[in-house]
Amino acid sequence: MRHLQLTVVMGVLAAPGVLSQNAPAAAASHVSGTVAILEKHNKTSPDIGDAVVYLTAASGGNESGGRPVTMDVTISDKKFAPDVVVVPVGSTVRFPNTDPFSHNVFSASDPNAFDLGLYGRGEAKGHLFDHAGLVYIYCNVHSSMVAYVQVMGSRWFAQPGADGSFTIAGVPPGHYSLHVWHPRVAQETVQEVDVPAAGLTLLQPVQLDARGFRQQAHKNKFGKPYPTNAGRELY
Ligand SMILES: [Cu+2]
Repeated sequence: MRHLQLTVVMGVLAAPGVLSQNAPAAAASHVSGTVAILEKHNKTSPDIGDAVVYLTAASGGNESGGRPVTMDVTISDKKFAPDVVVVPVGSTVRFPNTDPFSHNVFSASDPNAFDLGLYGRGEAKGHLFDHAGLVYIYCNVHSSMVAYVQVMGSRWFAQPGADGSFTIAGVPPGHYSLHVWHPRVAQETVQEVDVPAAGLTLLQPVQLDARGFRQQAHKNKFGKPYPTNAGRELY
């Protein structure tokens, strides 16, 4: 008991960056805001929730990744669901196939490239992502299948709700780069932010521009174009 009391006292007095991982909540604040996407013809964005918002410590130093997780991206009707996931470095993403035919999930995104080979209904192969970065996930059979795994070296990340609002909790006060990425925007936006002890609420939406978006063709796992019957396969 004596030891526990000591820890609490130190948590109150210690400088934020010095706090151990045992008590991050004691000195952590939050970053909140809204993501908005400019669309052609001012249409409403159907998929703001696919955005990924994350912080990197501008000073380097005390940044560390979150606890690895295992999560599923289900393949159904030749689609990945969800088609965007964000996970800490060291996490495993499994790709269960619920279609009555085979898929071949792969990625050519170095250094997270992998190839799960062909597998059929009821099987769930996965991959452990041990490098930070954006990973494009494809199927070698069906060129239209696309998913994105955002592998985070930082533990401060979130995805917005359908209305674009987000909150990243557990952020020690300090100076950060705030990154906002979305699959339909070529370049993520980055802005510098100072997070005070009371937390930071961004007054202006972080605005992304998807007006120029066009789905890019990609190569199959052999680095070749898909056969011209892609999309018209029997399955
Ligand atoms: Cu497929």
